Amino acid sequence: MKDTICAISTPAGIGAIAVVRASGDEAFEKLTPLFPNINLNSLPPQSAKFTQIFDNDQVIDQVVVLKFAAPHSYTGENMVEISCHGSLYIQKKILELMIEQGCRMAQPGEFTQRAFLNGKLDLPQAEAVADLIDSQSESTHKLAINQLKGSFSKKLNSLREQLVQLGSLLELELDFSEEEVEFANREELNRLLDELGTETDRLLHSFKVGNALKTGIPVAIVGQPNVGKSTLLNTLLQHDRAIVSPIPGTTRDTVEDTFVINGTPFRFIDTAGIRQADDSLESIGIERTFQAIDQASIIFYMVDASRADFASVKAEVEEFKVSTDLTDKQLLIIANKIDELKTLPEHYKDWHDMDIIFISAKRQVNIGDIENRLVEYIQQHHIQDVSLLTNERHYALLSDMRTAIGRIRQGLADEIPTDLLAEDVRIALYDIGSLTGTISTDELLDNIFGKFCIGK
Ligand SMILES: Nc1nc2c(ncn2[C@@H]2O[C@H](COP(=O)(O)OP(=O)(O)O)[C@@H](O)[C@H]2O)c(=O)[nH]1
Ligand SMILES: [Mg+2]
Repeated sequence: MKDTICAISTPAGIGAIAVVRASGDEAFEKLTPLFPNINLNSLPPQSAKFTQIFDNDQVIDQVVVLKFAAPHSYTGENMVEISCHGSLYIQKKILELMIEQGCRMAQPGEFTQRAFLNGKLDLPQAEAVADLIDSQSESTHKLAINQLKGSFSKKLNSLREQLVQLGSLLELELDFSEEEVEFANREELNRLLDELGTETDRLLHSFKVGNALKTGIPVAIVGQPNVGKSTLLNTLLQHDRAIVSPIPGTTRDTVEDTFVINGTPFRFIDTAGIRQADDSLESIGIERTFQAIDQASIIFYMVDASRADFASVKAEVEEFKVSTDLTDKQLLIIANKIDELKTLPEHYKDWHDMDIIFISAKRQVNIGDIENRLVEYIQQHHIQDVSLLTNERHYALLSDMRTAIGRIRQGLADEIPTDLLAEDVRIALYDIGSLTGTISTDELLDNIFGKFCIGK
């Protein structure tokens, strides 16, 4: 029998109300003495009752008691949730009373861990609960909700089924290897492997965006000193975050802040600018600039459109394009300070091979065009409508599975013995099983649920 666990589930501090809850086979029996005015045991399941909670003959509070009978509760066990007034004294007192009646303080994430162990959720769904609690924007919320609803798990299960099919085709071959039977249809095997590989690659690929969403999609603002990078950051964020100065090299470190556009958080990183440094402090800033470029999903390369030597400006942008690894990155050229120009100079007409936007950061001209570009980026990367890979643990396991699939594909081509291929199928199945939680160790579970808050 499982012991009965209890915890305060609302945040530490004083609120209008707080929730204290308990879960376990004997939850009703254990808490019955706290509510002498009702009979908790005979209360209908999934019901709420307004009553008083007592410490012996002393009333502690007026509360609402919610009763959930197994298996129809969050944990899948008998559960009692008490909504009390938010006084710290009352919250602690109720917890003490529960412990006096033989309940035990819950470990972090223990309610959700029980939900997993009782088959109410699989591991990705349980992990989505933590993401949901953490979500601070529409996009991260949507991802977490989809994962909680099981859309990601469904995808994983179909990958698993394909792996099982692959395994059984190979096993069949092993069973009959003594006889001169026809080998498993290689075309069929290859087709299965390719499908698995493509789908896994798609998921792995989505991790960059999925992971970036948690902290905001990184946008690095780079360019020569004094082109207006810090001014643009301030304009985008609509307040003065970075120091703007006419003295080149003022921004010596990266400054960043997040801003939500169309429900998606973007993290803008204002950089020190790219140029030969005069002192060591500035060169550290420039080093950080290259790190920011490296980590960015989107790069705003800023130039000063009012400069007369436009040929060298274009050469500079072209130099940046060839010297930077732009794989999986979107580059947008931002030509600033158009307020200094009477008309857009002719020479910019031949920039049409580049993605360029003309703005004035200072006078706030065409800033909406930049925001529209970011909205397009959200749409192009399906940020708000597909299941993206967002979790480090999932990424590591899927990468490992992808490697095994690659080895099987290669092994088939090299005609290596079937039992070696079957071994890689087992590895891949192990990976996906650890992902969904059909295979789990105590260490793995402690790791996942230990990161939850107490009471969840
Ligand atoms: N005329 C004009 N000046 C600007 C514009 N944007 C920035 N500046 C000025 O350019 C100088 C350098 O700006 P700053 O944002 O510090 O450039 P950074 O070194 O690239 O970060 C400051 O004097 C700004 O006021 C603009 O759109 N038009
Ligand atoms: Mg600056």
